[in-house]
Amino acid sequence: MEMSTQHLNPDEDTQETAEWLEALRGVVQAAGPERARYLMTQLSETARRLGLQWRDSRNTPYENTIRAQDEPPFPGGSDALEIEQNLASIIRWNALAMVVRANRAYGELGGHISSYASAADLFEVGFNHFFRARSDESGGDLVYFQPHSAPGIYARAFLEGSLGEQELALFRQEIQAGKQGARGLASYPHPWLMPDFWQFPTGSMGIGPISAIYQARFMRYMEHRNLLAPQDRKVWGVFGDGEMDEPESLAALSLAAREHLDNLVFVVNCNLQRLDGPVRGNGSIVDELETLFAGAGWNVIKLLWGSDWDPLFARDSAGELVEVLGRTVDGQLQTFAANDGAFNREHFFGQTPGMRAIASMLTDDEIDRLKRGGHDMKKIHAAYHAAANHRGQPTVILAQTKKGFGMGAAGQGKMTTHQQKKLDTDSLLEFRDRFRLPISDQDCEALAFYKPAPDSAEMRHLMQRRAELGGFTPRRNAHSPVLTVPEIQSYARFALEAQGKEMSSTMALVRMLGGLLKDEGVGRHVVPIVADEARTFGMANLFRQVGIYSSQGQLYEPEDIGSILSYREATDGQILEEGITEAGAISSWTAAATSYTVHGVPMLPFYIYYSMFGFQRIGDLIWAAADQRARGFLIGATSGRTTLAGEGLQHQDGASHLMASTIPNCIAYDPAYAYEAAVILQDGMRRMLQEQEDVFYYVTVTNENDAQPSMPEGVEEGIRRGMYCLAALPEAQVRLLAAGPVLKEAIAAAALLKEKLDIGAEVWSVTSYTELARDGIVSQRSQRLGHAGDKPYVTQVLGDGGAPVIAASDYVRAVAEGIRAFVPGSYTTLGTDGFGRSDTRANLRDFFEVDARWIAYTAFSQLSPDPESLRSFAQALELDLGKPMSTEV
Ligand SMILES: Cc1ncc(C[n+]2csc(CCOP(=O)(O)OP(=O)(O)O)c2C)c(N)n1
Repeated sequence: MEMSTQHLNPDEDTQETAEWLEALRGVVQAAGPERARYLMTQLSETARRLGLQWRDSRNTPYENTIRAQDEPPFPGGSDALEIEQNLASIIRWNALAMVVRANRAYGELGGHISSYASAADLFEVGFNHFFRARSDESGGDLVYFQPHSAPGIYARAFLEGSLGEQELALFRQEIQAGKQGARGLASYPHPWLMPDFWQFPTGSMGIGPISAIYQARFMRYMEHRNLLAPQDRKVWGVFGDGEMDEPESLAALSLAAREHLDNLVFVVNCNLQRLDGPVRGNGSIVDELETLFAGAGWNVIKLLWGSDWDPLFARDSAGELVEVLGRTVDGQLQTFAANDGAFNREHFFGQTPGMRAIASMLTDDEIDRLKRGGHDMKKIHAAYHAAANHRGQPTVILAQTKKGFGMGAAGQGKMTTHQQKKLDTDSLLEFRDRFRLPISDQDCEALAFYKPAPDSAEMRHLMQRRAELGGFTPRRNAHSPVLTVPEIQSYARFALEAQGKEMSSTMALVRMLGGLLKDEGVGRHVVPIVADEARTFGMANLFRQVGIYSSQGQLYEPEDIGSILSYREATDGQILEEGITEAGAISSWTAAATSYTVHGVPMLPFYIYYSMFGFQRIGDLIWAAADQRARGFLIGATSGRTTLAGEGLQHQDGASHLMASTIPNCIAYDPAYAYEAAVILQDGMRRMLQEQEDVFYYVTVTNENDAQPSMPEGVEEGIRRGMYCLAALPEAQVRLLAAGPVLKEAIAAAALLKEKLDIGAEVWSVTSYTELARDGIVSQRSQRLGHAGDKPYVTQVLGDGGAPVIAASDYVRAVAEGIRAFVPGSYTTLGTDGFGRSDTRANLRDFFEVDARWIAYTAFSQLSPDPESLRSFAQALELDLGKPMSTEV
């Protein structure tokens, strides 16, 4: 077999090289490693000064970072080690049985065996020694679990007693289970579906890693702001090596290092495979990740080889073994994993005479059983111990494992192992034998779950370990203290009594936020979050008022130090200024929005961003926030396709409300007036902080200055439910519905219709087409099924349907179309379908046909006018009826 060989510079003077190396060894022996490190630094400095262009490689050899002699003893010694290995074997079996059973019954259910098979030991050491549960004394550690290892986590909970046999048997059958009055187990970690169990959704690759980093940072934020007592709590994240390809996985590495997050440990399960094949067949994922993490400033621990390799390395005085391992690419390592001892003797150890000699002390069976580091509990413990005690940096453990470990010819290291969900009887028996499980042939074939007796050494050990670590984990705490919502007048009087003052809705919202920050009750709990757009949204005054959070305070004198808007960073700063990372900012928001469950401290986060860069750009992270029952406000600023005038195609948002409507617990509003925003804010706080509803709010605001009226009497319910009439007109011939910035166009359209045609138009402010649509869908279904209940709200308030209804918004037509089924009589929608443009608001509204003239024209067109009157009305309005539609150009 050919191996790639690295061509290094040939050694021109071996004598000289030997002298230098001998000198270094001498220093280590005589003066110790500290002195040797000093000399190496000096050498490196001198090389730089001499202009040698030399740079230390960020890679270390392909061996364990922690030397065997530096490993701490395994707690409880070899007895405990053996018990824990047995536990891992049992849990492996139950996880496998769970998946194979489900797929025997229904081949379509899916599930994974081989990922957990590779990660089982990594998890077990965590569960037995490191993952602390939340208890009376401590908030506990937070663990992000690799999603397709979920069967293993359930299998452990089965031993712990929190999940029963029936639940295991209903893996991935949640609906069926519900019908039986039981609980099915979710495919992946989903707090929405298992709210007392899972804390963090990770099913979408990449979301776990970035979320874990911001979670660790948010813990620091809470401590620095004295909202959480400082504790030595950790955030652990177990992720796949393939998962590291996701941009989000690596996106925040430098933040973690910059913030010195030594409360964060990543364990990357380097089984060298992903779904389709090797992660880096022609290279080394471990080396690549080592470079990336070390380059970003992390502490990197390579955990590559098990204890049974130690004597082999000890005999490898010439360094051949390490050298060959260093140049063996991952695709080849996978082939070695998939084959037996005889194959490895010949093809791996057979590569050099020295290695052949090393292998000669092992039988084929022993070669077969040589463990990779991530399957050796003693080594795993040593790595976790080092990580947990490391200070000043986050740590990543690159743990080399075998995918499908123990599945033998049926799955270990096989190209297709990721999706393997069925095993024949022989393979099941082989698995049982390999892990020495006390299960009969019959039970094995029947895929019986196995639980040792309560007084067995295994069960006693498991229970005792968890008791010492504070209880069981994962667990999600659904209870939160209630925060008292301030009186609306205390922070929004200016909006309720605006008396025609000009102001944009963004300005109004930011002013309310400023008021809330001053509130004695909720003030401290407000978390303003921006991704480098605070000035855009007029929030610079908050810099001084509440400060920008920085773990280091402010080490410089800001340029604008004298100004009242001075850029102030502080350790107890309240604003999270994330820089240009929407993915990072939403991850911070999610951490804050779930603080009520994760830390038992409710927070009130406001993430204010360009609405176009929200659902469209980071929609999956918002979906994950919804899954974990986030509570808070997302503020889509500079919203609307015709309202954000000059910015053009990539900035103008016409779809976020459509996307928001697809998230069941996202309550979205598109207010026109400051007082509407105030009522929405108040209601949102009431529902989330007081009523403890698992909802979050999406509110769009704009940068268009509008005259803000005072709030009329009796409109609050309509604002909350989605629409209300601005001024009732009993004789109205048409009804105009409009949302957000387009409302004023509808009002102007009503004036045009009156002035030019003497047509009476009634104008309604629609604060949420999407909430109206939801209400209508539920009501109609209830009626269809013969349940009691009201008609859709839209139908109730619009009455008999005698007058045609025209609806407009600054979003695509589909947003207003959502209520069509509930509007009595004729219904026509206008919207901003198509690509945006940079131009003035007036030109954009003409282009998209949502200005006052187009609304008036459309309204008239629905009153069956003769064609001539319609044409002349268009002429009077100076409309170009021949222009192409916005979607065509
Ligand atoms: C965003 C996203 N894309 C794709 C998938 C589908 N998927 C699930 S697991 C997987 C492979 C994971 O490989 P790796 O991270 O190496 O984990 P392993 O199973 O090998 O431990 C893929 C592609 C997903 N869950 N999320």
